Formats: sequence, C-alpha cells, structure tokens
Amino acid sequence: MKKNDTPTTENAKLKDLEKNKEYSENQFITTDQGVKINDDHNTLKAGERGPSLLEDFIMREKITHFDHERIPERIVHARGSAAHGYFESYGNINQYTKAGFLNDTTIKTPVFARFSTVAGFRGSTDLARDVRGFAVKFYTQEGNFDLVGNNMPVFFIQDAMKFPDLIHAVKPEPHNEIPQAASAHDTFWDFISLMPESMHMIMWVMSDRAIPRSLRMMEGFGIHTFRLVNEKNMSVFVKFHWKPKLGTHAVVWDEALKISGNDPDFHRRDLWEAIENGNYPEWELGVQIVPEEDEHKFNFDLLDPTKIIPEELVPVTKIGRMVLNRNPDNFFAETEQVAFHPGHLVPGIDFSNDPLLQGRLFSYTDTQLSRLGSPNFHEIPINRSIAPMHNNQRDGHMRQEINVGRTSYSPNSLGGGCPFQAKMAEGGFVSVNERVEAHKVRERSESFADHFSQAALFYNSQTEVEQNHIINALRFELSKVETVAIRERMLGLLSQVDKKLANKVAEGLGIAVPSQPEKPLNHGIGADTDTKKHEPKPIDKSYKPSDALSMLKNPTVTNTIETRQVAFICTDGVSETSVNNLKKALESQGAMAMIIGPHAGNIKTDKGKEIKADHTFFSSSSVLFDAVYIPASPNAAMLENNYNVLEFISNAYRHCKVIGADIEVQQLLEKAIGKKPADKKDAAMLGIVINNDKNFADNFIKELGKHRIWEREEKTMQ
Ligand code: HDD
Repeated sequence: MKKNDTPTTENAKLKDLEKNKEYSENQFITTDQGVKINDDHNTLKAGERGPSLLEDFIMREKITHFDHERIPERIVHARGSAAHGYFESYGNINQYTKAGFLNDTTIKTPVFARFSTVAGFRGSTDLARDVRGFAVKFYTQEGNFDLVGNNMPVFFIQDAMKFPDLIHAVKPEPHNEIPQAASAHDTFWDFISLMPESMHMIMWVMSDRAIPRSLRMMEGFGIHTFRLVNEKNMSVFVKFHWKPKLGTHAVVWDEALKISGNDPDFHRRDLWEAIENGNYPEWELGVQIVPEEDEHKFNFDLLDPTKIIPEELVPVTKIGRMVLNRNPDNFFAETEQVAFHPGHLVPGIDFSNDPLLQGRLFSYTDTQLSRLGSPNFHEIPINRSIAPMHNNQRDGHMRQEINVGRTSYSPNSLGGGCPFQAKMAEGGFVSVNERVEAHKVRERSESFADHFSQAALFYNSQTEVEQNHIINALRFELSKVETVAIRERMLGLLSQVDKKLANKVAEGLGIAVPSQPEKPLNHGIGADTDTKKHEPKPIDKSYKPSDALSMLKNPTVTNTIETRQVAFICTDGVSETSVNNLKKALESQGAMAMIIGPHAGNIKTDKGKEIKADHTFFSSSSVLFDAVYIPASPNAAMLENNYNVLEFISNAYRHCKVIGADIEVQQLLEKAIGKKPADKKDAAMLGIVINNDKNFADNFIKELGKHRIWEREEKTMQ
C-alpha cells in the first residue's frame, strides 16, 4: 500500500460509472447468474394449461427481484431530481481555506446536485408550496464534500431536537394521510403557531420562493454558519450561497395549482430537457466571510439558523461556478441512491456549533442505514469518492470491496503499519482548535430569542406585489386550517411581525387579530427553565430593508430570455411568415417557440408547408409556458368559441405573462382576456404586444425580458 496514492481524475470517475452501465445492443437476456434465457414470456408449467412448476428458477428469480425493488423513500426530501456537472474555482481564497477544490483553478471538480421538495412523498407534485432542497456532492481530490442546503437561507427551528416534531406536523396527518405535499392543514399550523422561532422562515415559505419557476432559477444556501480553515489551521466563519445565472424566478400560486394538474413533473422535466438541449444550468458559489473576532458583532447570533447575515452587512464574494451538464443514466442508481451528509467535509472546511447543524451530523448516516440498508452505502457508485479510500472498516451487507491482506486493525506491524495516519501537512483532517469551557446544560442561548426582527426585515424588503403574494398565501393556508384557535394564534404571531400584514390576513379569514397575542406555552425551553429569560424580544428597528431578499429587486435579476418557452397558438392556414419571424428572433436569444395546435401531428401553413405541433390546445395549458403568441390564421375566428384556447390565453393574462398577437387576430385576444385597450397606455393592456409593424419581435422580446407584467396584477387585483 502506498502512502500517497493520487486521486482519480474526473474522467476516471466517469469511467467508473460507465462500468455500471448496461448496454442493450447485441445482448442476450440472462439470469442474474449469467445464464442465457430462452423464453422470458412463459412460466415453466406441467402442460400448456397445467400448474406452474416450483423448479422454474428463472421465473422465481425475476419475481423475487421485483418484489424487493423498492427501498424506503427519504423521510424528508423524498421527491427529487438530480444532475451531474462540475465545479470550477475562481481561485485565490487560500488566505481563508486550504480546500484544494476552492483554490485550484485548473481542477474541474465533478459534482452531483439533487434538488427536492421536503414534505411530499416520492410521487408528489413538483409545484407544492415548499422549501426546495439544494444538495451538492463535490467529488474533490481530498474526499467528498457535501453542501446540503435549501433554496431559502434560514430554517424553521433552532435545535435539531425539534426536527421530528416539525416533520410530523407538516407531513400528511397520521389518521387519514391527507393532505399530500401541502402545509395547508391543522397540524402544521398548530405547531408553527406555538413556535415563534419559525416566523422568519414562514415569511420565506409563504413568499413565491416556495414556488420556483424552475430548479435552474433558484438561489441556494448552506444556511448554517460554517468555518473555513487555512493552512495554519486559522478559521473564519462562512455562509455559503448559490446564485443562479438565469436569475431567481417564481410562478404565481394559481399557476402552481394548475401546473400540478397539467404536469406534476414540471420541474423535473424542465431540468432534464434543459440539459438534453445543451442549456446547462449554472450557479456561482458565493461566500460571506466573518472573521472570528467579529463573532459577537451582530445583533443576532451567527449560530442561530433562523437568521441571515444581510448581504448589505457582509457582501457575498463569488468564489467559483457550478455547471450541470449531464443527466443521470438511471434514476434509482443515482438520484435515489445518492447519500448526502452535512458531515461529509474536507480539510479547509469545518462546522460551527449551530445546534441544528450539530444534530444533523447524527441524522444523515443514521437515515442512510435504514434507507440504503448497509454501512457500505459509500460503495454505491454515485457515493464513491474519487480520492482513494483506505481504512480498517470491513464487511457488512453488500460489501463490494475485496480487501486483501491479514490486517484490519491499527496499530499493526504485520501490514507494515498501513494504512498510515496523515499529518496535517500531508492533508490529514484536523478540527479547528476551538476552546470550549462550559457547564453541561440543556438550554437555548438567550441570543437566539429575537424571533420577529428578521421576519419583519424580510417582509419589509419585498415589493408590494411580493407582499400581496405573502398575504394571499397565508390566507390560503390558514383558511384550510379548521381549528379557529390556531388561526387566531397565527394572527397573534403575525401581528408581532407586521400589524398591517396581520390585519390583511385576518380580513381574508373573516376574524379579528387578537388584541393580546397568546404567550407560547413551552417554546424553546425545558420544564424547569426560567421563562422570563427567554421572552421573545421586540422588533429591532436597526435593520434596513435588503434588496437581496426580494426576488424582484434582487441583484441576480436579469432580462435574459434564455430557455424561456413561448406557446404559439396555431391553426391550419397559420401565417408561416409570422411564425418564422418570431421563432427566429426568439431562438437567436436562446428562447424557444412551442407550437400548440388543434390536433397532434402536423399543421398546414398558409404557404402549404407543414409544421409539427408540439402540443394541442386540449393537452396543454399556458401555465406550462412563459408567454403566448397568436399568429394570424384564416381559421383563428373559429377559436373564438374554443374554450380550451380562450382559457389558454386568459390564464396567461391572469398570470401576468406577455401575450403577442398579430393584428388580424386581435379580436380573439380581446375575447379571451375580456378587455379592449382604452388607449395605448392602458395598464390592463401592458405586456400585450400587437403585431402591426416590423418592430414586433423586438418589442415582444423586450416585454418577455421583464418575465411578468406585475402592473397588470395590481390593476386586476383592485
Ligand atoms: Fe435535512 C435530507 C436539507 C435539517 C435530517 N436535508 C435532506 C436533504 C436536504 C436537506 C437538501 C435531501 C438530500 C438529498 O437530496 O438526498 N436539512 C436540510 C437543511 C436543514 C436540514 C438545509 C436545515 C438547515 N435535516 C435537518 C435536520 C435533520 C435532518 C435538523 C435531523 C435532525 N435531512 C434529514 C434526514 C434526510 C435529510 C432525515 C432525509 C434523507 C436523507 O437525510 O438522506 O437525515
């Protein structure tokens, strides 16, 4: 055994995975023992019409394997979609960290990223109102590093001890297993209404961040404060951020509900197709760095996972980028069997004492043991490190490696002392030498007691449109709660975040905000703890609104229309020039035209050519697209009575999407949206682009770059 064997490269990792690929060409079907099968359709029987014979080892093997195909789904984050890619560092942060993959610009570190919802089962809709998991496994040359985060920078609870309670409350209720993938029910809000610490997270989950337009258009966050550690073993605190190249975008709630019916795999399909089409999703990795000596400089505790560090206080420095460029070959082998763990660290990164993170360090290995069934889950191809692995761990279910030699213990002399321990200078992992001197207590720090200031910061940082969406989300969720006392308790909590917010939600619920919010009974304290010490603190007015918290004001906002999909409503006889002109213009900017026709198959243009319909009015809906265009056609008048078409267009209007129409079909458009423009500046008509001059394509693209025409929503909500 060599002391310093080098890690395999990215290509070797791919080859490693290739070995496990099955090729269907020119191959005979065989049993698991490699015996060629002559008849895979009929059981061995005593006579053509007789009973089956027990000796049929081929049938028994096939059925037995089938019977055991399922493994337990993840207890949380069961529904997920993933992709392979790479991470490249921008270099130059060795003053903070010795992690090679964050410093060396010549290395392309392979990654596997899995995005997920939390509450729903494996087959649930992608468009649930929910936090999205954002987990990335970096196969670095120093071992695997997993950044297991979410698309929101805070969490519901402050201590891992409360995680089972939170999840029991949000999952379908245990007596009837209703509702699926939804927090809008009594047990969730019962729990939340008694947990003031969740109020900041509740603002995020009720915002449109919880219904992303695409997994490719979400920010990601490591949430906890971690540490970066340099060659001298000196550390700084760090928060990790992922910033999407396409900006952060969402759908609206009514759209989310409709997408769930039209295409519950909307996000999974979008990620898959983007990669198949060569539109590789991309994020930049950013860090907020806080020197150790500044640990107590903030008016919140860095160890409290319900708090952010506002980007205005500590800017996000971009240190690299991740590109996802390959879909998995097999969903089960890769996306299902990948095992993430916040405790998979490499030298140069370390934990903080955040009590939520500390608890996670126990939970993830434990869960893999029951989900994947063996302590050898690290040997499953998707979990294997590219750095060589040597230790004295042995045997167990499904062990793949055939260890040679007599020694599986240390110290040993018979094996020449192998494997050796690595000194820090040789890359051995050494924990930060933090001084800890304390009493053993079961208590929460008083510095964790400010539950409302950052909830208010988030709410106050939103545009009016975004605030309205939060109000409506709370109205929706709480009106599904049957127990009035829970609704009232929630209003009491909301009133401590923002009085107007609470009043508006109360209006929707038809009840008043309680004059005195109910005191939480046992929040965050043990039975014998002094309650006074843990009274929730009043709002800290020193916070300034932060644009980074709003999706519409966020600095990642761009006008790019790359990968956006525009539905072209076509009938036979459609103007070929119109279709081609806008299609060409959209494609030149990386967007796509999708032809929606009255029937599947081909549609005839006015010039007698045929174009293929991607979908039909009947099988599709505008909620699946970013904008709509109606090119001229002599048959368009017939569509004025087609309910599917009218709904297609009116939904696009309602969801504030850009709508383009040739002047010849303006009547169809007006019938669908139930409006005629009062004048050129009519707000209700904003984002409606009529094709009556040669600037049409440019104008349409300009409007599409705004993504949504929110002024229209303000107008229609009045
Ligand atoms: Fe967790 C999975 C993210 C708190 C226990 N978690 C899981 C996944 C993500 C997160 C993205 C899915 C990984 C994948 O795609 O396979 N979890 C978080 C974040 C948290 C968090 C961002 C707070 C900041 N989690 C948390 C706590 C506990 C767990 C406090 C338990 C004490 N999480 C689990 C788990 C899961 C999991 C039960 C289920 C499947 C798995 O681990 O592999 O162990």
